[in-house]
Amino acid sequence: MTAKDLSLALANFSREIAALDVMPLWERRESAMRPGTECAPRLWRYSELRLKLIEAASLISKEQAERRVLVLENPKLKGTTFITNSLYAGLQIIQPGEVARSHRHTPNALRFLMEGEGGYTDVGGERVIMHPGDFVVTPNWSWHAHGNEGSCPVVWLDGLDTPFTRFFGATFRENYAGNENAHLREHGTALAAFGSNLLPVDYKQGGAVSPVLVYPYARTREALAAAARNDAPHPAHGFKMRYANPANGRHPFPTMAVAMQFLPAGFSGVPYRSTDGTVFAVVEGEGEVEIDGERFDFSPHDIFVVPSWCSYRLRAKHQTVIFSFSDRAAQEALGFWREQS
Ligand code: 1HN
Repeated sequence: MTAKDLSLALANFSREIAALDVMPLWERRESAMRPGTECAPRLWRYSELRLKLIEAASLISKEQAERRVLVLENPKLKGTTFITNSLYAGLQIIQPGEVARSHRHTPNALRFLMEGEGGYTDVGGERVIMHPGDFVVTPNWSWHAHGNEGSCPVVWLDGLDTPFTRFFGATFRENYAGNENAHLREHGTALAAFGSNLLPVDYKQGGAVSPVLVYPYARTREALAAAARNDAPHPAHGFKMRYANPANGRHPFPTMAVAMQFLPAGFSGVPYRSTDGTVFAVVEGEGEVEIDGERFDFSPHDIFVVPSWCSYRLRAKHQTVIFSFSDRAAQEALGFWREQS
């Protein structure tokens, strides 16, 4: 066969096998065997979203919405609700006196409290009162309802691993049918037990999710401040600590790693990348993040996403604290996680 005949035969072959629902591996996209994803870096300004959340609260009732949430959807993942291929993020508002009824689902959820006092979430029969900067755990398949007993709007960031259950075809959800406030344990029970370097003597490692339910900001802030007074900053991260499951030292969720970092005033980080796509929420301070060469200024409560394997660097104008979550827990468990500095 001449080269021309061969190429015609090959084209013919490709057409024929397409009808059999098979494709030749040698024609796959080159990008398929490289790190990174199609996701775009993006920063969402809290000042803009906050106004839209307040507006949403006047346009759609709690009953209609069940959860009044504006989803931070990656511009490259339109129609999915996802912020990266493996994570979901949304901002939820709850107005004074409102209750968001109880339900449960197979995805895990975290809440990160942005603003407001008086908000609570009832998780698996225990009330957790949320203060700004607190990180709250909703283990998968636990009943959860939210409320606001304060006098101002309460807003938090929801982080979920819904893309995982979607991927595996394992998304289940149901509404709670019974009395919402039955069997409520005293507020603070989980933190008192699991947040004091103690475990119940017969504690059996149950689920893979942290039993502590809440990581109060005051404690996290103090841990970071103490590190900053005594240790040297990491060249890329400043002072960064990950939240630990107190029962096993691992991540709070089998899928999601969660962290808080402190950048001293004037901090200028070196470029860094890793395979975990990460969602950041600014808590205090001001600065700039450069993601794959694109610069974004940030202020308190702004949220930005650094997709997998995008190089980024952080700069802080003033003392800055940033919360973050990523899919690193799942990647580590599966042996996929990589980083480069
Ligand atoms: C959910 O249950 C909540 O309970 C918030 O507040 C956001 C996004 C996707 C699926 C379930 C909540 C959610 C969610």
